[in-house]
Amino acid sequence: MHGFELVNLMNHLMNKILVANRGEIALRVMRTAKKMGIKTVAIYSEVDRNAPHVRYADEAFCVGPGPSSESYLLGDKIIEICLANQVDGIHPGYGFLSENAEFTRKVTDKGITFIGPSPFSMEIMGSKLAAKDAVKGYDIPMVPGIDRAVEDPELAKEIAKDIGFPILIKASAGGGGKGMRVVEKEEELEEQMERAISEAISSFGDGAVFIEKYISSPRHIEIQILADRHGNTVHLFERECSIQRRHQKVVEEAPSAVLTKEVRAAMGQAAIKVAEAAKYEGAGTVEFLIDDDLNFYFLEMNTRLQVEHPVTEWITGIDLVEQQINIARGEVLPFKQEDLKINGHAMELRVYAEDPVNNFLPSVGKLETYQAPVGEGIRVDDGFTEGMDIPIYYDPMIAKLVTYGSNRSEAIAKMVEAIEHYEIKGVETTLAFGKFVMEHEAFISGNFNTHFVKQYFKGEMLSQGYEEEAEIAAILATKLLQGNQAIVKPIDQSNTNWWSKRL
Ligand code: MV4
Repeated sequence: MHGFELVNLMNHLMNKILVANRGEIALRVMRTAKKMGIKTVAIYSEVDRNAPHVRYADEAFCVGPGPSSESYLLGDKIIEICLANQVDGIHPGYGFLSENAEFTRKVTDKGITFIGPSPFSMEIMGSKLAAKDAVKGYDIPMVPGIDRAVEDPELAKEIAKDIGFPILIKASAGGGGKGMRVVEKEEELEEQMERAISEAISSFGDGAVFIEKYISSPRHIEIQILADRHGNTVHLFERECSIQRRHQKVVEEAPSAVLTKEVRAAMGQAAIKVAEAAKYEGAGTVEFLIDDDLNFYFLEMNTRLQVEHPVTEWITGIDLVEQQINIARGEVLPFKQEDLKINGHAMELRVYAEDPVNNFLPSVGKLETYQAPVGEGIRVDDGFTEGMDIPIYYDPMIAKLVTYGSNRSEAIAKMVEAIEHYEIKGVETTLAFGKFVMEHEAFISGNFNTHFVKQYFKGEMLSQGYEEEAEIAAILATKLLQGNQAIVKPIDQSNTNWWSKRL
């Protein structure tokens, strides 16, 4: 401990917290605050007037009309509410202002505690190139590539030939796959680079792009870390988030089905070093890709509490929001790395108001029926109740369905059971898609990567009658196989496994 500055010896006052968010995460943060005896303040937009997070809070203030830019993103207005109502700290949740360094700076300047990292850490990790630069010299494995922006296509070609095709062009300010371009051969590079740059400018106002070796079938593994103000940093193991669709995660779990003890420990140590390189404080997540041989590569760090944090909470028994608040208060982490252990297995399904039969089209409307499952091994984090409209203005996530078991197959079985007991009418949801994943042979065996959804899933697989058709087709195929091996051609890979489990 190095507590020479007075500020470090004095714990910040934290009697009242404003949650600058909505929906399930606002509720989830307030629950822990209440548990800790801290008063809660909600903000809301006009369309969220009757939302559960507003009712749950001790006080609530309307910040404007539906669109985020006129409500949840109005940082100055939110700070004014804090100053006028003796708010000690702001919890930003995820999305909205949670990774906005300028907002964080303003909050701190007004003497309000921001429950999250410093603007300094946020700015470093908000730029992939700055992040690469910061971790240089810390012995963190990174994808082969360059660590500065390229503009000249001829130079880019030289670099790409050095690295070897296929390569990936990435936007430094990028997120969610925007500004990312795979390039298979030299002739395509110039055009793809121009596209990546213009997409980066229009999406982020920053045209800086760089080049990496393309890892063609990676798994997405991220490490949760916690760091206090006194130089203590620990990791809370990994979450695997490879089941995603167009960069939107749908299923997450902890631990990963494939990591060995050794790789887990090495990734944990690398994540801690990344956090230390950024002088990180609070809860954060370090993202890695792993390849078929379990080589891991640092990608980026997310400087917020993540949507999928409950799976980590369940396997470690640690309330991450409680830790965030205590760290922001200036407390010392109450555990050391060797105190932390993985206990069992947790699975999360994001229940979106989207129609998986129709290309995951948003399906907003009224929740005519809404009954979440309850029971041992089931946690539902939601922000809606029966009869509510799902607003068009925000992310269409209705709930996170989280299940737990003493091992992975128990967690999967519990998820299937919970999905079957979830009743939602009035909007289409990703529940049936979740069941498809849980029952898929590749998912069950752990033999999957980030291409799972496009490799195995077609919307028709969930429409009525398809299961019967598939079964008949499977029986026919078996008969053909028995009768004449030669007639049977290999079936399209996207269907094979799905059929075979029904044989
Ligand atoms: C990659 C990659 C392959 N090779 N980098 C996608 C979003 C951003 N966080 C990083 N991403 C990727 N970076 C190299 N060098 C593949 C992806 C990627 C991906 C990563 C994690 C989860 C899902 C993904 C889906 C497509 C591409």
